[in-house]
Amino acid sequence: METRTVGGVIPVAVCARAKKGENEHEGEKEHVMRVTLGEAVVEVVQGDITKEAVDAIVNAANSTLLGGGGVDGAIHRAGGPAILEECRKLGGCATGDAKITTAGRMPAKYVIHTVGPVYRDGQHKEPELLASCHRRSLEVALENGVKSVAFPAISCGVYGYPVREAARIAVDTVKAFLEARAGIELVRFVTFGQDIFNVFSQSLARHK
Ligand code: AR6
Repeated sequence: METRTVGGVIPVAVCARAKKGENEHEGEKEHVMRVTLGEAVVEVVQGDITKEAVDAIVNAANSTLLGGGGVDGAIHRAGGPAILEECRKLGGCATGDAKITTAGRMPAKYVIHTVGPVYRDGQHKEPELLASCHRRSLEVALENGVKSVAFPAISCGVYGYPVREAARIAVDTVKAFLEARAGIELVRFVTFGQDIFNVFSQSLARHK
């Protein structure tokens, strides 16, 4: 493992991580930020969450649970129609809550569907609801024997949450959960793009 400055802002650990999928070739590297919190490892990586071989990936869904764009669209495309069939039986999901299905054709076993808040001005319970998404996803994970969970940057796309604030809430909520409850061994934030990777890495670095 080497240490170097990512984005010219803070030093983070950068490790080799074999990329899975079609473009796999030896020696390919991607950024990984890793911190041990209690008995669990928390990571930030850059990549496509649909390729993650963890027990459960979290979907940033909408309250219908019937699909959409962004990471939601990518998950339903990669997982296939079995996920939508299961979602139809769930009767939707409230903002801040989470529900589970299998993961269809993806390498993960489960998808935990959560609904992030649409960001308005920060004065409409957005922070509480975003924290609840992370907490409820981890509760549902534990109820289903899930030990490794990958989160996208919930609400940071179409729902417009300021990324720095969302990253702080995501990391702090996961940390508090891992301190309070045993059973989860790995939480991985899977970010799309260097900018969001840098912000989540900086947020996690506060807990090193
Ligand atoms: N892997 C990891 N991250 C991804 C991927 C991927 N394959 N694809 C996109 N992202 P968004 P939201 C990132 O808009 O803001 C949907 O239509 C993306 O770059 O997917 O919670 C739902 O149905 C961004 O950083 O979710 C809802 O209607 C982050 O995932 C609505 O969008 C979240 O962006 C939810 O909006």
